[in-house]
Amino acid sequence: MSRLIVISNRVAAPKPEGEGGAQGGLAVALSAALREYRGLWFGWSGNKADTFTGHIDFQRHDGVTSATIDLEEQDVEEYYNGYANRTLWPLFHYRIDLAEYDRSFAGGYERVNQRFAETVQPLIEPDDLIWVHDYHLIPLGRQLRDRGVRNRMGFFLHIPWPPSRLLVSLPFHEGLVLSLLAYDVIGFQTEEWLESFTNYVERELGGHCEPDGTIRVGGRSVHAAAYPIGIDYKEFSEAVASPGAATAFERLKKSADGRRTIIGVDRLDYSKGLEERFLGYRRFLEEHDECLGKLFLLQIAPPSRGEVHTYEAIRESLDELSGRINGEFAEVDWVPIRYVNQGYGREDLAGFYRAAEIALITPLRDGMNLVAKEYVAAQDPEDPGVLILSRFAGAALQLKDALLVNPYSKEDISDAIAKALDMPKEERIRRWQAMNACVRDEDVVWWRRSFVEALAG
Ligand code: GDG
Repeated sequence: MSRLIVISNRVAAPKPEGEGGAQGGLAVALSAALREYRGLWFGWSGNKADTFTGHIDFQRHDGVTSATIDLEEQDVEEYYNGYANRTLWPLFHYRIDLAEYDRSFAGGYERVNQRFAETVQPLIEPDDLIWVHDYHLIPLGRQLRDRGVRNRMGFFLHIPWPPSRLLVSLPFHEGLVLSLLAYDVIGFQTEEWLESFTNYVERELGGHCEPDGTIRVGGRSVHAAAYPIGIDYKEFSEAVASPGAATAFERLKKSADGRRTIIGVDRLDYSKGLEERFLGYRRFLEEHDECLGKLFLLQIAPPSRGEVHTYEAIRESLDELSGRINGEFAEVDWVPIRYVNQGYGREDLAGFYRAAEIALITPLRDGMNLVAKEYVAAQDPEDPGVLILSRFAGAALQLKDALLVNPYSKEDISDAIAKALDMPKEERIRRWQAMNACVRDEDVVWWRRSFVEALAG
């Protein structure tokens, strides 16, 4: 069997229970997938060095070998905080209003991708399969090819691919997309993002996309397809059944004191639609005064990317909005929103999901959204909760039995909460069974196998 070399911006070993944090969907999914392979996971350590040396730090943790490098301050500023998180992230989430186009960001992005290429290249053996992840590293494949790497290489994009009319607002968009064609396989979360990509290839590059996923541009032919990522169902079910989850379940139930719980769990990110969610929930409170005091929204939102200004701004506006809604509706013995800016361990999360009668997951745009799948996996089959899910999350294409909402519409969110609260048990069970079958069968193992099979060719 070939070795697998996974390359992503950050390498994250699974955190021990109790050390919660916004680990991110990518880390959660990949550490599980990598355990089965001989091979390694290469990326940035998260640390800064005065000067880039190319020194690789090897570690073995929980069955996964990781190889990490440190980056310079300027690299982190331009490549990570800059091009990745202030240019590509907003643009790919349809927020051209927030996307910043700055040549120093683009230069830093190229430079760090080259640093990745020159450092990882000596570790690559002829039969290795190379699997590059996410928007931080789009040009890496091209740079490895330029250095003579002939291995099979695949790229998976965890976030949406934007419509062509938005993507063309990016300076040098063509070069970025052409560099993707250095890979042999390009994977997207959903057919929708794939469709936007093929549309760009045909409109802007004059390429041709065949129904079997073959994309031809100039003399180059690559395979592009949708591979929806799943959760590690087995691992998560064990977390749900753990004593830690039982304690967390009891803790939440006890503090709920007979009130119904609506839960949201998201990295603090503008793409997750938290403000719109709070406003939708506020509308519900306004329209249903019979429910005041009888339910609450538990929003867990660990901060992320704190060095980027827009993230500071969203944090401030959520502090303000949750405070305002609480001030407006709270009673001496009840607050409508429990807004928590900290992360929890996975077992805690599993217990909280199970204790919540409703999950309110309303991103404005999301590549997939693993929280929605985790919520489903955590439910009691005899008495499951209701998932309210944004139609703009990739997961909505699979979880069709959720209550799908338009996250921009306060009325839609409010109506869905009302419907979820009144939903008869038989309907809850029927919807949950259909969703759970999908979450269980199309899990992270299925995702990884489908992708690696295509990559192996
Ligand atoms: C990107 C794409 C795509 C969250 N808070 C805590 C915690 N988490 C975990 C969740 C879940 C993961 O982080 C978040 O995954 P999502 O998929 O919801 O979102 P992103 O971080 O934006 O991930 C996304 C994903 O990549 C995978 O391809 O689905 O569309 O944006 O697993 O449980 N985990 C712990 N404590 C927390 O407080 N332990």
